[in-house]
Amino acid sequence: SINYDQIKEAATHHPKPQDIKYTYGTAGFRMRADLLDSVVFRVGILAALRSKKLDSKFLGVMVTASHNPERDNGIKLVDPYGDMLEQSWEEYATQLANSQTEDELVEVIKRIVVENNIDETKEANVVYARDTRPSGPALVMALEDGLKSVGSEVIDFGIKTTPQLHYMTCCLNTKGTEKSYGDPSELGYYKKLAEAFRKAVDGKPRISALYVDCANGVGAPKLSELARHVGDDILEVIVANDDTRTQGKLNHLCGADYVKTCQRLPLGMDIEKGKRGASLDGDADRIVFYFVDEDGTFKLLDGDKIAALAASFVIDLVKTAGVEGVKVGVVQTAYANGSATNYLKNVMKVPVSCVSTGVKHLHHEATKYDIGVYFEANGHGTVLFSPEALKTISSAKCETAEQEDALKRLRALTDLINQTVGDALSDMLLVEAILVNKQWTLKDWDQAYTDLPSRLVKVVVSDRHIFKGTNAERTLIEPVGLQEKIDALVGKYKDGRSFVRPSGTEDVVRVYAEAATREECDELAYKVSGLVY
Ligand code: NG1
Ligand code: ZN
Repeated sequence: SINYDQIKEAATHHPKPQDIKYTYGTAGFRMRADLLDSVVFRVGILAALRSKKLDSKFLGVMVTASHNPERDNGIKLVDPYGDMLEQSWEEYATQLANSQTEDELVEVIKRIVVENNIDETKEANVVYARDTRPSGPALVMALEDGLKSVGSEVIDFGIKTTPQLHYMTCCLNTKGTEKSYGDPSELGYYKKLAEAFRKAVDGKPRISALYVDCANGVGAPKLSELARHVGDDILEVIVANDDTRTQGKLNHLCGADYVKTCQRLPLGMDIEKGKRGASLDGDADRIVFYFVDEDGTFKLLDGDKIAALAASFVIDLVKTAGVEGVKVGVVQTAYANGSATNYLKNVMKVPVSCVSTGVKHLHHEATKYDIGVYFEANGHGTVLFSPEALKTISSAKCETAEQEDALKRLRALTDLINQTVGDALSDMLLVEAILVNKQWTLKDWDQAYTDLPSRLVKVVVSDRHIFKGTNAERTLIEPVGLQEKIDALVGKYKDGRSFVRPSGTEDVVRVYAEAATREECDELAYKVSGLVY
């Protein structure tokens, strides 16, 4: 049973700083690492409570701040099958983090126990991991203090990518069942991906080397390990920006977020014309691809391009394999480029849904399709196969060699693609497998459609919480009257589109704009920012 005196005593070692309001947002808690000790301690308590609530299933905890600067850190919870924490519990996380005194903290814990009918005598099981940030070890100690104050059993999974922690959590909870997701170990993860990749590209010649900017983060050692398991006879990966030791280098002028936002090559990756590049972010759950064209222009293949590539490949395989009942759909957010949406809807004629920012929204919507492809433009996403689709694909019979070949590759994809969360390493292999199958260059892939020029601007405001949106965040309902002004501006630009929303991970408001030309796009972004400021 829970020993509340023990929790109180432990909590005195992790006092909450005065005058800070914490919020569990789209990416859990994320901020300057030196403000997180008390938060991490309390998240440990919450993880243990949720495990008790869910019959002692393993809860996952990841300590990372992804693409944020090195001085930041963050923490988020992973539900037993690898999904993001259930939404109703986000509020508990926020309440725990904000209780000022030990007494208040215990009160909140007791309330959570009562409201959820938690059996205090149940065991708690938690598995946690962290990225390579220098603040990680101290935060993990605070996390352990929180977990142990509630008597939780813990597995320290060490330094891992965020998707590896999701994989591990799901494997631990499905072990020995018919839904077993794989061997619960880092080695199990590599072996599963490597074997699936080999099957997916079987019989096709290798393509040119891929240079991967690992943002000087956890993706570097993990990608090297994965590539070793795949073997360079079938995939040649050149790891760049792999310095995880020198302070200040993580995400600095490199990584997927930098490349997507600045639309330029990262530092430390002077790839020549025609060479193939990709960038991961700081916890290796995002990936974008790029190359430099003959005329020297930088060409980015972002999450939207990955979604289109993956959807078209999967649709072709489904058709050729003759499992036609299986329907494919794509999920995007408002940040998807207008050209991408148009291409999917009107050229490929695939159903497309648009949801609010945040992986939990995309993931949830994608489960409504037999095969749901979801990607944020920033390169975070995956392809989900419904249980029925998996059954159809695994039991399908084929008559021709062509059908059999397609079925074999489709089955390989179901193992290759991380079903728990967007995973840069798994997505990299997915893209490579498709390019190998098609024998395509990045330029071939890029031909499908041309992105409209777009601009993403951060605006610092005194209170971002006054901005309230609807319609998958594309329309503001508050402050009243602002949306009309935005619409009036947008109407003046050819192919103009713009929207404003408060960030869930930073204390800023984001303004997005696109238009037919770079100049018009920048002007629109600038003018809308002026309205917000
Ligand atoms: P916010 O800060 O809420 O815009 C950002 C990304 C999201 C998502 C989360 C989680 C953009 C515009 N926003 O959210 O897509 O990745 O971080 O990391 O890229
Ligand atoms: Zn990330």
